[in-house]
Amino acid sequence: MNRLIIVANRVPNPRERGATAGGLAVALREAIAHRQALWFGWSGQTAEATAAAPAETRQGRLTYATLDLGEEDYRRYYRGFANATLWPTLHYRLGLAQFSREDYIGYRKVNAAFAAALAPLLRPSDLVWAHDFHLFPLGSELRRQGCRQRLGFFLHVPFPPYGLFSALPRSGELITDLAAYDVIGVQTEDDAANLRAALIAENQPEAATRVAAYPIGINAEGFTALAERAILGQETARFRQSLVGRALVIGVDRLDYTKGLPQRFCGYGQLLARFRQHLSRVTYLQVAPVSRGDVAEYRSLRKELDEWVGRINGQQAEPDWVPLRYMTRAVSRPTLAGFMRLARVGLVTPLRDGMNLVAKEYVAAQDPEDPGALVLSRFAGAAPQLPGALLVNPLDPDEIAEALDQALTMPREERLARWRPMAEEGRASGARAWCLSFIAALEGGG
Ligand code: GDG
Repeated sequence: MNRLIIVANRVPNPRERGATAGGLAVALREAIAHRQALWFGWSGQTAEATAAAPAETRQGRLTYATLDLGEEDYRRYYRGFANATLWPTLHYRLGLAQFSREDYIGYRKVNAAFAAALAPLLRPSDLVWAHDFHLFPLGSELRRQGCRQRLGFFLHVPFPPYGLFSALPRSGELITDLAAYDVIGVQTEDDAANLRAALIAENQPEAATRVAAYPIGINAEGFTALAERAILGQETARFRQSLVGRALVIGVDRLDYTKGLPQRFCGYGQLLARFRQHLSRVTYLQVAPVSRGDVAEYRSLRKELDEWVGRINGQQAEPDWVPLRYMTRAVSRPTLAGFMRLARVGLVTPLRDGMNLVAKEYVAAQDPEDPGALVLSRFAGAAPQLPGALLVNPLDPDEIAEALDQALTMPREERLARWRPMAEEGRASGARAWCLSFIAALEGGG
């Protein structure tokens, strides 16, 4: 079996296991459990200059190799081009994208540094799998280093129509870079069609034939088991008590402008204003751990959300009822699973999302005898796979309010009929299947 090389901007902490590790780390670890693997990327630490050779840690068959990034490289590559240019552009938010030639050069420089540090570690039969928008040029930089291995790339976020992407300066170079990869994976058929069109427009018709959709999944059985255990635990019991019989609506998102939180809060406010029967009968918990807090757009989003929470609670609260509970701290994964199982409604309304794993986690967490209802953005990559959800346009707070009312009043039979096929689909197309299908394609077998 060929060794698998995973390259990602961030490498998980080897000491972080199971419950605390992110979904992707867990999924990949399971899929590679039976093979030799090397996980390569940024350590998450900065130093005076980007390291030339990685620090390595072995854990059984898995080796972690990480590089510290120089301060300037971190600012240009990570905070600049990846987070302030590519992230908004790929999420169709050109108006938020900043472009600086220096950031772009820094981005390419870090990709070249990754390739130079990785190339000497590679064996001829290795399979290399690069993850996400931080690494568009990595494949071509590895080729420049003389690497002949099979190279795969998976984009976790959406790929927009070419007309939009091509507004980004140097976009032609980024698309051409992708042609260096043997397998080019995206989340949905729409993303695949957009990326193929972009490759064709940039004179890479052959590379366009190597693009395919590999929708990512979660470890559904694992998450169900986590939720089953957590619902019996003290933390969920305390939370349940605090609800005093009120229906729970839950939202869980990194605090990011792609997740549609202001429109969602407004939609919940509309529910309370227009459907008065829910007053004092529903509680909405939004968990939104702060991410990228050093970027201006994220700070202003936080301020806007603080105002929404104040407005809704100020207008609607009763002495014994807070309609919207809002946390910007992360909670543990088991706690999250227990809270999701407790919730009558999962509210997931990103303006754009590559996939959205929270929607899949909500489905997996439900009690099969009495599942809740899912309100989901039509612009989440997960939407085509979750036909039992109430699909909404996340830009329309009234539509969100109407879907919330429908979800909160939905009879159990309808909830069951909508939930069952989604739960089955979630188990069938899990994280492991996703990894294995991509690896099979990388091996040349699919
Ligand atoms: C990118 C793409 C694509 C959230 N808050 C807490 C917490 N989470 C966990 C969730 C879920 C994960 O983080 C978020 O995953 P998403 O898929 O929803 O979104 P992104 O972070 O934007 O991920 C996305 C994904 O990559 C995979 O390809 O689906 O479209 O943008 O697992 O549960 N976990 C804990 N505490 C929290 O407070 N423990």
